[in-house]
Amino acid sequence: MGTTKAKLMRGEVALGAWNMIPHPNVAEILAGEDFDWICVDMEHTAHDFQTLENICRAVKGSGKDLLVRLPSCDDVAAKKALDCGADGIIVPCVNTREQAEHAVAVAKYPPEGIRGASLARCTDFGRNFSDYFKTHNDGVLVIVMLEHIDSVQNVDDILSVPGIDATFIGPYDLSASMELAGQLDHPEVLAAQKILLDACIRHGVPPGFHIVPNDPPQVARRIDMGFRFIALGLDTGFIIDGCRTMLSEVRKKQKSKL
Ligand code: 3PY
Ligand code: MG
Repeated sequence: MGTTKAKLMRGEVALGAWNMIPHPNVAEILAGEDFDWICVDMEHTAHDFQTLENICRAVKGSGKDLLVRLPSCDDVAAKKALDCGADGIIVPCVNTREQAEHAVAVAKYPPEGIRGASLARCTDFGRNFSDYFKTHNDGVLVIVMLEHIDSVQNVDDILSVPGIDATFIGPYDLSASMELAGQLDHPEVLAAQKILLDACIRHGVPPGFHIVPNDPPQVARRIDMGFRFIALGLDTGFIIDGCRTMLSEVRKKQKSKL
């Protein structure tokens, strides 16, 4: 079992990095920092499975859990991501009990699920097939995204599905589904998030949140509220903020010399 699952089971915070740039070097750089998990986002990027397999190689040995946000709740995408070597899946837009059941099923081998068995990279090309098969269902991480107003209405049904290791609120989609796109601090959006958070605590499922901007005070606040599975920013955002921090200092000094 990886660090992330163990931390979540103990009620601890698991911090992750978000990889949007489809190159193994970026994931390798992130894996060299003090994150518990790295997520390769295959929903909103140009990541393909060839790149994903190379990313799995790049972070191997780092001790970080490699998660994949699937393009959708799809058995084929889940199978390919796990076969490449991912440690778990983040499933977008889970709005009903049936979708939550499907999200768990696509991640697990029979009899608990429907994942197909093969001698893919995850099994060391067959050399580790029986051990991998035996331990996979307990070890794999299944994270469902609550990011639509329908999931707020159905949250008790969703969270009563066994096998969900954590939830993950997507604040942008949640706000968009409420016709308040991008208004992340709108009182109605915050109220919807609170319903989701309270339900997770009630059901004993670790609540998660994607804190998209580089905002350490917000991270501290969210942890105090009870969130445990937390993504910190985006790799693209780290580049933008790094550029701006560097340039604003340098430009200020340049201007002061004029
Ligand atoms: C959202 O905010 O909708 C997300 O999916 C963040 O990952
Ligand atoms: Mg989303």
